[in-house]
Amino acid sequence: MSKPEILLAGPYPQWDMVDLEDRYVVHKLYEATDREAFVKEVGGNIRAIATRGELGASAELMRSLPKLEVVSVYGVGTDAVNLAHARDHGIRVTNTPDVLTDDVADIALGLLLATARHMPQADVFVRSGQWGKTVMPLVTRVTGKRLGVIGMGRIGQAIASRAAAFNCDIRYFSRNPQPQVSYQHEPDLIALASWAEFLVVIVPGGDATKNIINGTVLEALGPEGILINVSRGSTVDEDALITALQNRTIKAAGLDVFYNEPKIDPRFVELDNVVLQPHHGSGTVETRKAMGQLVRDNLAAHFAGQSLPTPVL
Ligand code: 8YV
Repeated sequence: MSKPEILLAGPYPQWDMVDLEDRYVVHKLYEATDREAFVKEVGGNIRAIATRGELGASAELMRSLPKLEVVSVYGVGTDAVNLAHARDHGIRVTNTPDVLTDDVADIALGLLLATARHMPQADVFVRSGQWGKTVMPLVTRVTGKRLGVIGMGRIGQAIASRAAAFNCDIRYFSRNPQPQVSYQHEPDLIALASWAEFLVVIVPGGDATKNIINGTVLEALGPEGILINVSRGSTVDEDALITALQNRTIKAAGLDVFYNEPKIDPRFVELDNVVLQPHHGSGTVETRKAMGQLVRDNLAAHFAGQSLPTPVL
């Protein structure tokens, strides 16, 4: 029997490629210089897209693949997949929940510590030989502070339990209170930002959360406040954030995600009160192996006519 043909939207690690290329004819969209022509040429027989969280699958791409049956996302976020189009056309969608929860929560706390404690600046201080010649400025404590979590899904809960170990006082904003958590629900985002010393954003991306962190929220967070974003760049109004950082109307930000990744707004790199990460929250060997396995398990189950391990649609 001939191998099913799949479209790979972005590169996967070598350990996934070995298995994918063994089972499928893999067409690498990201290697094409003219993507439209490439899709026209190979699209007719493609039955699956293997994509990544930030790349997703647009309606236009799905429309150009008449035999498309399934989109498998290497990531938990499906905001870049046009789910309405997939639903209307009976295209299944899968993602990789749970396996990345701890790593993303770890990076949220890591970014908070790095930002508050000036760890990148301290590293430069030592490497550049300033230690002993000048004095490292004093920084901001994390333990025991008021921490607002925006979004209390699986990753939000993992962030909160880590912050609880730092004796932080935790409240959260989400559309609906989560009955299984004991932290105080705050239905008013501005009230949460006014109360908090640190705000951590971990809501799903997409239209419903676009720019929820706007100038008013940042003003409420105030000049001693630190913002951490490990969700999607789209959740933060970047113009407002950059202005707030430039004018020090908030203290600092730790960012793993940006509006226009990987070509981020160049003003970010000019700022000394941000810590920047290349969307690497889930970027450990252990988690990426588990994510790749789940993508491959979903595809294998689909082509074997079995139920999907982690379906979104
Ligand atoms: C990944 C992500 O970095 O889970 C998500 O939604 O954005 C991240 O875990 C990404 O999918 C890998 O490309």
